Amino acid sequence: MSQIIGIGASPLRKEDLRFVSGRGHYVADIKRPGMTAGVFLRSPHAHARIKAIDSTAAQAMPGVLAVFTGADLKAANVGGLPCGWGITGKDGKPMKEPPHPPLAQEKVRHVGDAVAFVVAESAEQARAAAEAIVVDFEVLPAVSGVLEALRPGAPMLFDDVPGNLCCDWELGDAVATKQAFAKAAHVAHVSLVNNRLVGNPMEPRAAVAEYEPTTGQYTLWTTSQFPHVVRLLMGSAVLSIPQHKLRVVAPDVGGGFGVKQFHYAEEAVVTWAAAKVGRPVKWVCERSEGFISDAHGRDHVTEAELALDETGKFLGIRVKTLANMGGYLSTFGPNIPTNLYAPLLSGVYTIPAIYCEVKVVFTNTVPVDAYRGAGRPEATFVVERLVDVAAMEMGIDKVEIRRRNMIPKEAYPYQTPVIVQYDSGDPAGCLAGAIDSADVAGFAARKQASLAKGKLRGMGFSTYIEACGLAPSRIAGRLGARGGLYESATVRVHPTGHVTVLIGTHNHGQGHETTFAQIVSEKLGVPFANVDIVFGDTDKVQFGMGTYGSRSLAVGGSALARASDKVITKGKKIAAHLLEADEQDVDFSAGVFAIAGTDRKKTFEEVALAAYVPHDYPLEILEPGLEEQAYYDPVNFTYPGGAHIAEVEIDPETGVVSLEKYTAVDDVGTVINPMIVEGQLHGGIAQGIGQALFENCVYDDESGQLLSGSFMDYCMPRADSVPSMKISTHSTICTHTPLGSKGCGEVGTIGSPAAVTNAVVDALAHLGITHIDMPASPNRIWRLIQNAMPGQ
Ligand code: MCN
Repeated sequence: MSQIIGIGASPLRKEDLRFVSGRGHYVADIKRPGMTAGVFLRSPHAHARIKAIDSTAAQAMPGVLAVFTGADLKAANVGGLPCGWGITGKDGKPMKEPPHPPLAQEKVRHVGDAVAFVVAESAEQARAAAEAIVVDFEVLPAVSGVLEALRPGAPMLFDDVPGNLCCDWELGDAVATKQAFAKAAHVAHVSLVNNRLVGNPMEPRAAVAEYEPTTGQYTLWTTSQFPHVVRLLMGSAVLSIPQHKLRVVAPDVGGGFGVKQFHYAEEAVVTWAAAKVGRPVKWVCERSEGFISDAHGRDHVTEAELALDETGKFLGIRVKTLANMGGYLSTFGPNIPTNLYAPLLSGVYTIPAIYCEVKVVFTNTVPVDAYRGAGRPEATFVVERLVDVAAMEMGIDKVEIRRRNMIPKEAYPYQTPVIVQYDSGDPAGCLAGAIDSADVAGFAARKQASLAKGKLRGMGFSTYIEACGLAPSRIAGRLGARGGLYESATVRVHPTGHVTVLIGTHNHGQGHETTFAQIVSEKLGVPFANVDIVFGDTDKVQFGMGTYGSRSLAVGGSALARASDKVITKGKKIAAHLLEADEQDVDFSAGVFAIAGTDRKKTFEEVALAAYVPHDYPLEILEPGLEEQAYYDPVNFTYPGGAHIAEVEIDPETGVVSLEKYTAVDDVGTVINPMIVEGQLHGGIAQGIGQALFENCVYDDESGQLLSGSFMDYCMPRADSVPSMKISTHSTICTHTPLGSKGCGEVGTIGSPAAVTNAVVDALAHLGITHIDMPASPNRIWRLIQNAMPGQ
């Protein structure tokens, strides 16, 4: 591959060679001299006071080196885990942020809360010792649902958080929305639950830490999507380790889906313990342990209304959401159901008035934070369910009602009533493409064919928009968040013209080693094979905010494009010197610096060599070397959008859903690598199908036990649950990113839950059914059918 492979090409992924040949290097693969193993003892209770912990027997067991509890961490002044990005309530006051000790002190607040950490020579010895620790718990009443947690008299998780209310938050114009509803000809209403999900990346979380006493240097290898932020939060807030003495490395990471974008207690405890024990410590999460200690996603209870005039034009939307935060605030937790949710309630529609209230609530469950899509699938689900209900109730065709209210292509940039301004988009174009590709015209015949087999067939539409590329500091500030999220890139050109990129994003499945190399190959005109991408190591990469919120291309890629431009600018200076010309006369294209209108030129490689072997440089204007760095703080989010159409067939005898067809047309701006974008969409849609039809995190109301804590009870979508999909793009160019790209990493999870649920409801609509909560399991569907047709 000694050629330029630039933007728009689909080379095979560079990183796959090491993965398919078994040479990926994950945290669990790390071996350090003298390494020990750590195991956490976790609470079996959802809510309990810790009266005493007796670890005498455990400490005396074979191979055991230490047993640590919350009291030890407290005595050592270890701090609590910070919630990295806070929110501000209606009253202008900051949210309640109660302490979150890495090992529980005094109380446990969810099943799985870590109580003690055992370090031993082997994991088996540590596990046996953990079982020998005697914890005297005084079990307290627990509460797992948001409605119950807000009721007067509900068990209180924190003494200084009355009513378990972390924050009462709002966005939009309450008065204008009330007025809009007052003049409505029709109001559509939905009560819905956005089901709690567990991320379940293929590689469970893990951490290895070591400490070098002679230099005071700590190293933590962790399964993280943002190693620099872990260094910042853990080093400054939890363990008080100076940043230059803490190296955080996130090597190959086997999927994250949001779950690995938080600073977790285990990272801090393992790092602290390594110094205490004086030997490296490794902890690898078990799958069942992950179910009760990885942050969960979603979990909203929502009442929503859409006001329409007599022609079906939208006048206003009003939403009340209760968002479950679990037992503590995770790093981004309260931001997800607020700042990432409410600003998307305009969808792709012109809705003059919007008002959203969110109560952010503590319960005795695992902390909730971002999971692929994070707030945006929840918003899309609310809007797209409301639109379908309104269409059904008003007798308007579901496509027609969408078309009537869509923001026209010419109306961009479009300012919504909820802060965000969409820069570009063509929702009607995406919908038209999807209708064509899904053969909507042939649906009636397919429905008849299904009926002839005794099956019910339904088709569901979802048109969506996403705000991604987190996060412009200007907008984050207006939303009351603590800060925005820029990104950085260094382009290091070696004397031979080979290029190493150091970037602050983290590749854990998204193909950055390929797509970022394509960007450099295109910009600098260097062979694709000559570009390597380095990430995930705080000692190598300057700084970075990591990967989540589909930000890597829109923010990291923009920093990379800018750093590449700086390299070209410097290269022109060098070429001008070498060619004895004026810098302004030097053009750069496809790897060649040339003087316009002449045959005088220098290749990129010649300029790179000259940068490091300078000859007679005018040093006052030209430093040797060819390495440039750029930081990029986006001016706006990017707004991918699209239209998804799902077609289901339901067996009324059993309630089993078969997803027959899935069509997606998405607008992700300039596409760097079509194959990777398709793969991202594929994976995202599969996860959305999982939420819509299969996955559900169920807690026992009384005991707060997680009832779906293993793959026996938590139903993941499998290959045979997902049809062959028709995926294509219909791009409008982002007006503010240097490459014109928008994110694509989450769009699949955003469009699909509503499309699939709307299809299920469509199949059941003749029975008077207007809504079903996710997951639309056979049991739920069967019950709805039975209730609609008693005795059948
Ligand atoms: N891309 C492109 N053209 C575009 C947009 C993106 O070629 N117009 C490419 C990018 O260059 C990158 C990939 O598509 O290689 C995804 O880019 P982007 O949308 O910037 O998303 P991120 O790289 O920031 O990835 C984050 C996103 C999120 S938030 C979750 S969650 C998620 C996801 O990506 N988790 C994943 N995709 C995942 N894929 C895998 N395999 N594993 C995960 O854990």
